[in-house]
Amino acid sequence: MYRIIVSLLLILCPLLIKANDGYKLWLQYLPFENKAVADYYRDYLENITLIGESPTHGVIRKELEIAIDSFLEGKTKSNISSKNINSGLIWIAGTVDLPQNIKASLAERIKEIKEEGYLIKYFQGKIFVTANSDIGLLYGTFALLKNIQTRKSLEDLDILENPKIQLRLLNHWDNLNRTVERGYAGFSIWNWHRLPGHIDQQYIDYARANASIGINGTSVTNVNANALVLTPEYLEKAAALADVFRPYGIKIYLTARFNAPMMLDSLPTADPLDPLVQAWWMKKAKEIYSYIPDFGGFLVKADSEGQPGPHNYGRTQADGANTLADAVKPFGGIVMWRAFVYNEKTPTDRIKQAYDEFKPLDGKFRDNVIVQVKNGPLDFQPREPFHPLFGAMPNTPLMMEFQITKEYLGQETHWVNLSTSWKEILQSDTYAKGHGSTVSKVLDGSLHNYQLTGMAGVSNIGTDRNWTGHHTGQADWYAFGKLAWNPESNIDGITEDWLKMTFTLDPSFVNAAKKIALNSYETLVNYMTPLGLHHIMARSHHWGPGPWVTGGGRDDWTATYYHKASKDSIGFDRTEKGSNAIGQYAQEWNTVWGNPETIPMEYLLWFHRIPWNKKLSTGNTLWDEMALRYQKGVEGARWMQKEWTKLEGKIDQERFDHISSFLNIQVKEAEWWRDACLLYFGQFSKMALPAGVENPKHELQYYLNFKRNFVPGI
Ligand code: BDP
Repeated sequence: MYRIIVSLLLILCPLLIKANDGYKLWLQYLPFENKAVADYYRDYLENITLIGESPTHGVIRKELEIAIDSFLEGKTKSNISSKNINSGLIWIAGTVDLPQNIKASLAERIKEIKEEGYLIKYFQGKIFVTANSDIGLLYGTFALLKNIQTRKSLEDLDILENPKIQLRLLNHWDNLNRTVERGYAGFSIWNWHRLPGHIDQQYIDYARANASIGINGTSVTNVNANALVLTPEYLEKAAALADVFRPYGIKIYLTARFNAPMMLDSLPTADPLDPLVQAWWMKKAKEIYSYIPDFGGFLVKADSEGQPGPHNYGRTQADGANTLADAVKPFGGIVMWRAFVYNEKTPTDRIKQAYDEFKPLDGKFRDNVIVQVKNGPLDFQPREPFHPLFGAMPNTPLMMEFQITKEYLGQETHWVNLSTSWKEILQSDTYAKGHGSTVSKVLDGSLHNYQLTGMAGVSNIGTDRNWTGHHTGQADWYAFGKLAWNPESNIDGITEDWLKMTFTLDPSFVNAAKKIALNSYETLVNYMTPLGLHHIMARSHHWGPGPWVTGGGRDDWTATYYHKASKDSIGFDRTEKGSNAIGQYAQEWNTVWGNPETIPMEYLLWFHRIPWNKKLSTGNTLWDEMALRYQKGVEGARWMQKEWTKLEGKIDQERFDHISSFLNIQVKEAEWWRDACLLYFGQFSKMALPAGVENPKHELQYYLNFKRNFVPGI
């Protein structure tokens, strides 16, 4: 009998955990798991004092209500009082509203709070959340809620946080027709047709989620820009979004098409030095600010991949950026000018072109321009060394552009924890001012004393119910916000917090899932592009392997341009003897990376051309090492799948199954990558697969012929 009851309970247990479609992201506010926990927090949550009045205070009040209702399962209503009475055990008030005695005791700490920062301090039986601005107070509230979500002891709280980076933005590559370039989670969440009349709840939840991780800006349109967004028809709609975002501390930015003066008003030129063009941008800026008084500014992709730009008029990137910057300057706006500038007609190695073009312009940009640089010199590959511009432009603020959407990393069906790769870049040493000059210090402005600092993430959000396609894509959005707030943040802690807030506090789940997450990045690199291989994906949609991609209009969009496999060797020689891209880095890196014996294996074929039969430090030939890494990647994906299977019943079945089915896809695609790449490269090496590497499932021809229609995101 006992056994029957136990088995019944085991079967029912997962069913008792409510289905969850993931819409609430990390703001699940999971109910307290037992009476003791509930009693502990209830004391604090029953009476809260929230002092002050503003739209942001309204947001704070609402968020507290949502959270408390969910924590306590609607059983206890919280009394959130706005009167300065000594009732609440949680006190949320700007520094000016704090009672005198508290203010005096916290005076020293309060001085350290900067504009968007906050202090959470347990003091004499109460918790004080305080800030100098409404938005700081909102951030403090979310931070307090996070501590409750992760069940921290409140008596220990003494947290003073200021963001290390000023501009923390999402970049949506969303088109006005709602398709999303490189978007794999459905259509654009911006329903331009229904705006401004209809404000979808999702816009509000979007703002909540972003504010909860400190994101304070969003560029809502594709960098391959449509000039129409700058017309009154769309400005009215953008203004409606800006109104939604404002109480959450989020500014709206728009992408500006460089030849908009020609497209919208038939000017004969878009030459940035032409007075008529300059006057056009001035007038346009004034018009935009009449709709959106706190408009953040422009994000611009120019002279790249068919986008118009200053090159068309023989002008520099600085000339282009400055014209737009002058137009928004009187209103406090900025210009984020992308450094992703390259051209197939320029004969140099593609990865050198941005540096060659921008470095000489250091110091030539207006003070409200920030140059936005991708993490690596090519294009969001699974692994790239850091972009050599970081550290090379002391007189021009540079901001980071990471890609949260996984264009080159399996797209939405692969679980790969992106913060692992971001951390690798952020901690890279540029040696610009000697050892310790990390990318992260370039970004936070401390290395070169930048007056503007920023980090942008290309959004992975769409209309999918769970926002990001893969449930774990939410972790990348979350981690991006956290790293933009503080690029030194610990990613182990970020991942753990996200798992706890999103799924369950059960440590057996959290620890196992964290292990999967933190191993996922290296696994993916192994089954896609081990040893520094890059740009070997299928043409155009970039889904799946395509090391054979060659020919066509643009050599720099092929795979053969990058791997250069021949019967003797493989890899791109970027040393002094080759393209000398290595020369764009500090001497310290030249020494280490310039030598195939000392370069870390991850970058080997990025910088060197290596014979197939060369013995590496591992004792394997290059060919064997490559094959073994591909195999290791596949085994890693299988391991992820196996470990995940063990977690059934620990979270809701809905999300468990969703992730399981994506892991099945991931394993199959990892095998596809391995088999296709090894068969293709094997034609050159003519070497047998080493022991331990499985034979490919099909002949090479099968992979060459493998085509799918309507892959999303193009
Ligand atoms: C590449 C994408 C392309 C983008 C481009 C960019 O393939 O769709 O337009 O980057 O960043 O990764 O501008």
